[in-house]
Amino acid sequence: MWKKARYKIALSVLLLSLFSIMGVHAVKNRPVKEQNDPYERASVVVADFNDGTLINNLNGESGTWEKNPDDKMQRIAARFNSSVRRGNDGSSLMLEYNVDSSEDAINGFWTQLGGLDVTAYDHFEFWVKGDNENGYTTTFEIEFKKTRKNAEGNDEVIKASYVVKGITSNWQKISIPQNVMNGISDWRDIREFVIMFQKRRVDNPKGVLYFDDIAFTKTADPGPKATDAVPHRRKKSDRDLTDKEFAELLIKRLNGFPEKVFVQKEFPAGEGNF
Ligand SMILES: [Ca+2]
Repeated sequence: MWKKARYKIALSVLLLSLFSIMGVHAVKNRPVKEQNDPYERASVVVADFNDGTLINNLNGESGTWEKNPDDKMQRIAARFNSSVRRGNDGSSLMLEYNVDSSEDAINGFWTQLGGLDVTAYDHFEFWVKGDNENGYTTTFEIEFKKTRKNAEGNDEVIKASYVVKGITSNWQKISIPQNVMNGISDWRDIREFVIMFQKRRVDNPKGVLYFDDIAFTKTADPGPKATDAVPHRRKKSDRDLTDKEFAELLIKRLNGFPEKVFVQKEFPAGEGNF
């Protein structure tokens, strides 16, 4: 009996040591292959906000931003909410925005992705809901940023932007195929994810939105590849497709996808000041 107990203790010590060693080296953003999934969905979590800090799951910093901080009529605050969240524990990100200004106010939230390579994934996903008590916009814009060398060999920032629509007061998962995001075709070295509240785009100038479980995921259906669209572009050889036409074409090819996410119809240049 003692022998057995000693064995158990020894095993426990061994396991504890092993776990602590693993713990030291564990990276929060380690890609996780979900179990019992016939399609073997793999994902990399960008931010689950569960530890209630502005350091995301990729060890990147996060924060709010304002296009014009001197404009005191607009503001944004980020908090963590442990009662409104996805899952049984942790928290969500709670953004309290206000762009109810006489100026063309824009503010939002950014989180650093640290040059993440997401070519192994095909969708960008997150959960979002509006707050009934404080009100909320049903639409806002998101953006990805990366840098690349221009012809002169200097770094230039390139962006992919999207307008998300149809937000309700219930949690819903927004799932955007990377292939339909115009602006970025090479999904390596992604630097930043940004949420934007623009006075001229939101349908409620102030309110509260909750975000949770931001991730890149590999799904069973990656959607059409950008290269698939080349013949369609050539069909209209008299003139190039506009970004909007191109996006509509891609969405048509997805048989109605996406229902909840709409590709933006314009690409503002130079917005934001990060
Ligand atoms: Ca969470």
